Order: sequence, then structure tokens, then C-alpha cells
Amino acid sequence: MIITYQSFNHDKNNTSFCSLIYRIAIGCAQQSDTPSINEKVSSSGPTRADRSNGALGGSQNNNFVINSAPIWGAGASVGASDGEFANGFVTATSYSAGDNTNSWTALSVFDANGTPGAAYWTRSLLGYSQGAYWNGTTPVASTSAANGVAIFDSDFMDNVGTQGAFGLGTSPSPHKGELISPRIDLTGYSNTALSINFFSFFRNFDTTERSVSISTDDGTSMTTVDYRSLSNNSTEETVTVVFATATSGLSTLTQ
Ligand SMILES: [Ca+2]
Repeated sequence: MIITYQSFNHDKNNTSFCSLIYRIAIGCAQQSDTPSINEKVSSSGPTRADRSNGALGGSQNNNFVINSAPIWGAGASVGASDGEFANGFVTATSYSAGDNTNSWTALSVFDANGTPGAAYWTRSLLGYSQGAYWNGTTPVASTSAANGVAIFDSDFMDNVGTQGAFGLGTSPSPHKGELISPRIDLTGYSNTALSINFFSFFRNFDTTERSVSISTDDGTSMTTVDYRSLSNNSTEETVTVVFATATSGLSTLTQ
């Protein structure tokens, strides 16, 4: 399995957008006749996955319960360091299935300079944006901030931390970057519903996309959910996205 995060900031004049992800885990989800995911896991954050569109397949009324024990990533016995972004990223201007199987890949899709540009997610040990309009140096409240967070620092990439220097940074907006996971081997699992659970913090300014995708064929094809409606501006929170049918029919999830 492959997970991909996409961030796209559209603004080109006053960028203060930044998106951080600092803890991610995959879990199993099971369809339930009773409480919705919203009711079931609200204690850990605003997880309005039951309102999302593509994630839950055709019906908005499906209810899911998220298993408490993750099967990969932060808090799991497999993939914990990758789930905490404790290892360096590989930067890339193109990506093919099977690339960089052992590390997160920061892929630039485009920026105002063209395609592919230099719109890279980065691994930060600071835990905050270095952009000119961020206003603050308080790290995100993550127990694993010290070993790295993932950030799409649109503000900084556009202005290099200097107010008024619009478009003079390494990647002038509008720009889009993707953060693609290492290969996640879930051999032995065949669940037809999986959840992606992550801590998110972003400051919105003219954001056109913040989405997460999963692939079961090593990154060849992706099922994508834009989670903007599941998350809140300038709020550190848990976001849970349920992929109800992305693994249907697969007997084991090796890729
Ligand atoms: Ca971390």
C-alpha cells in the first residue's frame, strides 16, 4: 500500500498557507449497524469522515468503527518511525510505481515557475512554518515533533520568510506538492475498509486541495479523498479518513 498527501495552494500574492502532518497511522475499519464513526471516535478529535464523499463509497449512511490498534505507523509495531516522520525524505520531480520503496518521497508537481517546479514537502525538526506571514515559532503540540514533522511550507517556499517578497522564494505559488509514503506491506490483511488517521495542522489561505490517497498497486493507481471538509483552519486535530472499498477483492495487501 502507498499513501500520498497532496497540497495545492492557489494564492500568488499573500501566501500564508502551510500544512503540517506529524503523526500518521493506518488502522482497520469495520462497518457497523450502530454508531457512526463521528460518534464513535469523536473523543480523539473531529473526525467527520462519515460526511466525506468518495471515502465511504456510494452511501453517505454507512457507519464505521475504527479499531483502536493501528496496524502501521505511529503507535503500531510496524512502520512507527515512518509514521512519525523520523527519517529523511527523498525529493523527486517524477514518480513511478515502485520508486523509493523505503522512504517518503517529496514530489513536486508544479509551481508558478512551471512543471515540475520545486514545491516540496519537507521534513522539519522545527515543527512550524518559516514563512513571512506565519507569525510564531511555537512547534506543533506533537509528542514526536522533535524527530520530525512533514510540512508543505507554502508560505516559506513563496517568500523565503521575507514579507512582501511575493514569488521570490524557491517555489512561487500557486504550487502543488505530493508526499508519497514508502511501500507499506500489510501482508496478511485483507480488510475491505481501512482508515488513515493523522494529526493535522494547517493555516489556510486560498487552498485548493488538501487530500490523501491510498494505492494497493504500488502507486500505479490511487483512490483520493480531499479532506478539507474534514479539518479545521489553524487547529491541531486528528483527522480520520475511511477508505471503505479501496481494498475490496484483495486477499493480501503487500503493496
Ligand atoms: Ca515526529
